[in-house]
Amino acid sequence: MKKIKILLITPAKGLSAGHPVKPKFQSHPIGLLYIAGVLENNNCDVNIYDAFSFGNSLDDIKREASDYKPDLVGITAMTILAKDAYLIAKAVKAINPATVTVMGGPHATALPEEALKTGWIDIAVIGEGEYGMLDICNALSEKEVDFSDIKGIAYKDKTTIKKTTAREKIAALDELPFPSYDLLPLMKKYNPPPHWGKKGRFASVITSRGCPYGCMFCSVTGDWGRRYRFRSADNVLDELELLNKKYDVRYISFRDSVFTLYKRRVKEICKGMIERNLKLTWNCNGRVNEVNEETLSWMKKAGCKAIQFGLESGNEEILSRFKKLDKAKIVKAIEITNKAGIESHGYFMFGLPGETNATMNDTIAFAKSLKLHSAGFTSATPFPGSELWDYCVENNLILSRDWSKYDLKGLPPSRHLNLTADEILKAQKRAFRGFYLRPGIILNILKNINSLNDVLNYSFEAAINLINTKK
Ligand code: B12
Ligand code: SF4
Repeated sequence: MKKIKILLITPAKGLSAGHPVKPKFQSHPIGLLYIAGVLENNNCDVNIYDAFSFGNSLDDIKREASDYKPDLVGITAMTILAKDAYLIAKAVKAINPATVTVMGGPHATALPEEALKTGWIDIAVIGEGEYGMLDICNALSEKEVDFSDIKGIAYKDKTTIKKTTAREKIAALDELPFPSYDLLPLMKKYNPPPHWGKKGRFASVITSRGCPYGCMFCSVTGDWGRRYRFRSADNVLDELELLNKKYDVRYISFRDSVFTLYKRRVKEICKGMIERNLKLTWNCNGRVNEVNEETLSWMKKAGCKAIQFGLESGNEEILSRFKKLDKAKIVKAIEITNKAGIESHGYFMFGLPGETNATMNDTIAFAKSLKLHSAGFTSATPFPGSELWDYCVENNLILSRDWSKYDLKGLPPSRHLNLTADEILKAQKRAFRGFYLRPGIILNILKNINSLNDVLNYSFEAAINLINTKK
């Protein structure tokens, strides 16, 4: 059997606009690292090029593809990176038209046909990619290549696009090998957000898949399913220990959509971190109705520094309709999180269906009333794969399919029935100004500054925010 050579790529943001951007902090390409782990265990030759984290240009990527000479190039993309992913596939095909190009991730999962219609992508993998990629590689190593039996993909069969039956979700996540961190030659250069302290020694970890909530604006349920599947505490702890011992990792970002969902497991993970003396500082995403005092106290003891909460709105009707939450639950969760000594960060969005200027003002007032360490205010964005996308398509509200505009900032790419884009943007600016230009918040930021580098980063952010809010 032929040994297949695979190059997995994350596109840099801004690549298609000719200005690749290097983010201020790095985020490990966990999805590709999992796929690589499975492929490596099955006799494949794998390489990862994380252009997203380091802002590499198209020329850098072309050079990598020319030197490595892969049989297959796999590209990951969330919607905002779709255009950049297509450009990479085009470049790969220009170097060698025989290279098979595969795209996966949230965008290809939602719109596989779009990817194939570009003419540069041969196969789109829908949903989880580990075993789909393995099946594709196995098919390529045969004399007669046939993709028709591979579940969960869309592919081109001469001139037609074929979509195969859905693949079952991976039930036993513990069976997956750990992400192939060894494939990141720059592992030590992955930096946590600046205010976390020293540079490097940081890793992103995911311990579960799926979310039972299915909020209208979110594509996670579409990508991963409603069933919450999770790794055992021991399996997670073994990975943390490996990161700690082998890579000297001290900072962890748990990327689970709702890390706190299964509280008994969270407690076991926290106890294990303490027993194994891992001395990690970490953050995670939570949901306000999925935290309690006991769990928070274990989290604090185990080194949890911050929890990010999706709060979305300060208007009861919007909260209940889109998030199945109420303000009292939010107030309580922030209070007990702060009491436990953990920072709470809240994210809000403007422009959900039914929103008015009055409901947006409710959100601003509510955000200010909460004792949050920081807050983010974005425009509701219809990501393909979410119910909000379906609603916007059905009601003819999509204004742009230029995916680079799906960044939750700037002009919303969809039309709102009650509000103008300008009203939504102005509300965001009022929110930023109202929330941040308060002495308590400024003090919090100053308390977190540890180095000259941080001061420069914060000054830069502050300048950008001021420029944005002055308009
Ligand atoms: C970590 C994360 C980030 C990281 C970076 C992501 C990265 N390097 O992978 C950071 C913090 C930078 C980030 C930023 C943003 N993110 Co984000 N992020 C996530 C998060 C929480 C986890 C991603 C992850 O690691 N998952 C675990 C791995 C195992 O899954 P995976 O990456 O999806 O990969 C699997 C499959 O998708 C598939 N697959 C993926 N790629 C490929 C490639 C091939 C070839 C194949 C075959 C298969 C395949 O196989 C993998 C293994 O099963 C997800 C939510 C979630 N739970 O997934 C949101 C998510 C991906 N982010 C989202 C968004 C919207 C954003 C932002 C636009 C906005 C924001 N503020 O969050 C920014 C944009 C950044 C930018 N400037 O360009 C949305 C994407 C929606 C969409 N349809 O595009 C998600 C789904 C969150 C949500 N609630 O809707 N994000
Ligand atoms: S927003 Fe959070 S809670 Fe809601 S579906 Fe997405 S991941 Fe689940």
